[in-house]
Amino acid sequence: MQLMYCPRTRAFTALWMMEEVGEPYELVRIDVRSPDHPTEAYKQINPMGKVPGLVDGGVSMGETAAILLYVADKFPHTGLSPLPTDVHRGRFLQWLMFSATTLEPVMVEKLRGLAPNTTSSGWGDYDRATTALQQAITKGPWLFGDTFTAADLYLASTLYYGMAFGMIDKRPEFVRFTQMATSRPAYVRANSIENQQLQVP
Ligand SMILES: N[C@@H](CCC(=O)N[C@@H](CS)C(=O)NCC(=O)O)C(=O)O
Repeated sequence: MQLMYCPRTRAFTALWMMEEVGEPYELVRIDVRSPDHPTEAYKQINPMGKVPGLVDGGVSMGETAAILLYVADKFPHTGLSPLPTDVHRGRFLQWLMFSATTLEPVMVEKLRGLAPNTTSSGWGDYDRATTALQQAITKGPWLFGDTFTAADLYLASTLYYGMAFGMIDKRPEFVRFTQMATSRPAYVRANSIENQQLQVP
């Protein structure tokens, strides 16, 4: 597997996932800040030309949620995605998609001071989205009790940078959840890889 990656971007979430999975992968640097980006060659991997991207043999794809699900399902022994026969599978998919479909749009609305329209916008609004998430993680420790999944990873990653950049309130539940997630050895390894990559020109 090759992870198309650039430091200080959303590709960090996929990097963290690769470290959770623990299977061999190659990190391929894509400089999204270069004037030549995105190249036509890169758009063959991710048609949006964004990072992250993933190449696995003849498969290539973009979108963090899709990459996380693909990798988790490819390595079921990791337990990072409940199996399709598992009673938690549906709820897992719902929360796995939540960062991309709901949290990110409400964070952008909040950051830009845009007026929400909770019924006509697919993402509802900030209060509705954050209340739903807060309730889901309150019992804990993870969404599905003691089992950490790719949905916890993606939500924790989004909450972490959302709180860091003032787009999400630092509610105690969000702080607890992200502190627990970022204490995981795979997160610590990913963070160290990211720091090394930042030294590479
Ligand atoms: N919906 C995408 C968003 C990815 C994204 O926006 N990546 C940014 C970096 S944080 C990017 O590649 N920007 C460069 C560009 O748009 O060309 C995902 O979740 O994977």
